[in-house]
Amino acid sequence: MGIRKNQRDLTPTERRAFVDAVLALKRSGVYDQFVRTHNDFILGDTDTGNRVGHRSPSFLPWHRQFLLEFERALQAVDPAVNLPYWDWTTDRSATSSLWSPDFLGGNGRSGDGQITTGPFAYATGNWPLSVRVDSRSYLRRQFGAAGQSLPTSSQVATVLAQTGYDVAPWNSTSASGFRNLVEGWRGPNLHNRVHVWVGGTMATGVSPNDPVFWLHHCHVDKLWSNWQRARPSAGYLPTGGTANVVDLHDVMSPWNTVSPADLLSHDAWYTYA
Ligand code: CU1
Ligand code: CU1
Repeated sequence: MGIRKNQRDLTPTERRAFVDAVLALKRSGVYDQFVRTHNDFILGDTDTGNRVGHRSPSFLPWHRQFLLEFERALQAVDPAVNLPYWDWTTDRSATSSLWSPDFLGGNGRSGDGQITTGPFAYATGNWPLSVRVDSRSYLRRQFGAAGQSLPTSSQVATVLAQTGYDVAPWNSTSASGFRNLVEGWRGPNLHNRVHVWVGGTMATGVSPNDPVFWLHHCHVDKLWSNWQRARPSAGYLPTGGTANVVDLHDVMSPWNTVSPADLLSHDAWYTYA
């Protein structure tokens, strides 16, 4: 049973162990497989066609499984490592410990957005982007450059107050429901806008190239967990017979072994500190 902590609460040893395990997965090529899988789903998920990872009810269970697979890969390197989460309602500045040189490194430089500090800076040689959407092989960030701000705790409270899980048409136009509001296509926009705020590589389909992707999605997963705890009977929708989307008991690609029903509780694998 792992314990996923706020990144602020990691000890120096835990911070180093996380970074070292991430770098080991990069060297072995395992990391890039995760980036490729994510980009394939971003490209394939559409509002009017088949959708699995995004703009759909399975956004939350799909990413829960995606994070579990990544966490298991980290633990194969170092069994002591668990995913930490980034609470962007409290860690809102470029000087947060999240972005320090001993953890994820800081903002990109002006001009090309290239990250020049920390273990994922291009010049370290540790972190060339091999799965990418253009010719640039360096990790980029441009905090707030698109005019976006990070979500506030009152906006999170608005989304947590949704009583239903999701509503028809089960895509990015669903007008209410926890899933579409937390994903960010409607309402105050939680998840999508954090990708945009970090900017650079995080604003693309190959966003897992930036290790902050995992900490961001870990916080989204924690918000789902909080929402579930407050509404134990809300469950998952839709329950069956819906075209183009993953119903409660449908298996999810690319694993084809787990359904949303299998992922409603994370208690068998981890808890949140
Ligand atoms: Cu995603
Ligand atoms: Cu995301």
